[in-house]
Amino acid sequence: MTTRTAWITGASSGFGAATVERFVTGGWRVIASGRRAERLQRLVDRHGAEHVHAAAFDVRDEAAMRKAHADLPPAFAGIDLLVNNAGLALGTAPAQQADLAQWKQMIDTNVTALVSLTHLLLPALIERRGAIVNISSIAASYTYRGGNVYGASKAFVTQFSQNLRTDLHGTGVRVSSIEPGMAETEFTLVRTSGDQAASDKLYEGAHPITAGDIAETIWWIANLPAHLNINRVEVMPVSQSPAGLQVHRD
Ligand code: NDP
Ligand code: 8X3
Repeated sequence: MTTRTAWITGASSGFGAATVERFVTGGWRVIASGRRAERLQRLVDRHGAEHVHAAAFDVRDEAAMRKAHADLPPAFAGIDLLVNNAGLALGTAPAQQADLAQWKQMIDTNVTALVSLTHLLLPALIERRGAIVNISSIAASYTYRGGNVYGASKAFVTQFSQNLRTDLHGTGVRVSSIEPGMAETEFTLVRTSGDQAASDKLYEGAHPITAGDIAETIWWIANLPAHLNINRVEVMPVSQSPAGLQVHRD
């Protein structure tokens, strides 16, 4: 089989870094993108420039995104799989105390950048009957205090994925939304502006999802027979389950 190519965003950490490892060891070429160039370079150093191409840019910078696309080495230019994984939550405060700049950064990263890269790569993905895997979250479906804009941005990702499927009907392009629950990555460190103790406390004893678990899920979806489309996957650790509604009494 000819070597296939995946573009994985958010490849410098967490789910994205684990997914790079899974796909490269599985024989794919990978375009690894993220802002932290030195971490991406480590992936290139480990696997070789013929297997990993590092594209360091901020996904919110559309010109940089277009340049990264235009600058792809010829061997990486035909893309079979887009993994829209780059994203973040910022803050845990209720809406009435939240920071508007953080809300905008989440929308710019989780929503606007995701649709921009998808739009840019759609012609190539249609040409190769490729696939798109969007990383949403259980926060798309279950509310929790402080989830406000983060959850809403992920609800967009889930619904955009399903609407893409409808529009891509007949093209052979597959679209999937993965909706993970609690997973131990740098996610909580980022959300709490670097509070390692808060991050450790959240995951302690909970046996959370690992980055490798999600990488395996993406690998499974991408390598199914071409006539199968996984629409949505919701995955939680056994230790996590939904809880009820709240009631306020005067
Ligand atoms: P990490 O913080 O470990 O990884 C996030 C990745 O996104 C990093 O590689 C980061 O790279 C990249 N990223 C963030 N902002 C930008 C930006 N502006 N430009 C380019 N890249 C960016 O967290 P996870 O691996 O957990 O998160 C991956 C995805 O999974 C996110 O979309 C997150 O919302 C989602 N998710 C996470 C869950 C969890 O509990 N961990 C559960 C459900 C969904 P860099 O900083 O180098 O730019
Ligand atoms: C991350 C999952 O539950 O921390 O998307 O919001 S949660």
